Amino acid sequence: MTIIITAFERSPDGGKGLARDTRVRWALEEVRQPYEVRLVSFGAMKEPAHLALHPFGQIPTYEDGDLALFETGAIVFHLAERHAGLLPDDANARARAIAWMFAAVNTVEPPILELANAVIFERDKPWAKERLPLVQDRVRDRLKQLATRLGDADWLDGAFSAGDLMMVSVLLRLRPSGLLDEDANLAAYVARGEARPAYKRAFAAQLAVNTAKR
Ligand SMILES: N[C@@H](CCC(=O)N[C@@H](CS)C(=O)NCC(=O)O)C(=O)O
Repeated sequence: MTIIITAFERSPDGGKGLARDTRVRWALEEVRQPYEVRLVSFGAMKEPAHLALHPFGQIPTYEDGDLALFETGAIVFHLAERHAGLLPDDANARARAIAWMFAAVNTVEPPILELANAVIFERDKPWAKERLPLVQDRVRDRLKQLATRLGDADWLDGAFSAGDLMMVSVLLRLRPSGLLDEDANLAAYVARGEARPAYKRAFAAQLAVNTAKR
């Protein structure tokens, strides 16, 4: 069966790799699974056909035969369990890698999304200027904690895992803010993720969609 994922017909970031299909593409590339992409417009995402796949009307989704999934954490976890390369064999190391996946989406991503909302959707509000430093500091606090744990290690817990894939994907959204560059180890960690051949293939594939003449 061919794996099919969905992605934006036209990503709001114009192909910077920030739309969440990139992390699913990356995982698929890491485990060397071929896939196809069905592009969806913002309108189609809210139509019944897409809502049957994704109850919140978002991308990405994942279909493989009679299995349909939404939520990038669940999709990446599914791929990591089914194929070698993204989770360690040792049971405890595997559990820790999974914990890092949850930490990425549950603990690190929320303040980063809050910052994106503040910058994109709230910038015209009269209180925007006053609030922004508070939101930035919440992100800084998380980054500091993460950087302390990472130290100068290459990856969060031994070899590269699905935990790193999710964490780097989440951190990449901070690039435009400049906050990532405030910690050299964290910036190097993200750069190591971007340097992986599988990430590069995933990035190029989503960029091709967004730069194609249509
Ligand atoms: N927690 C979800 C978030 C999915 C999500 O926010 N997708 C964005 C694209 S990156 C989206 O579809 N936004 C359009 C919308 O919410 O209408 C996941 O990780 O899959």
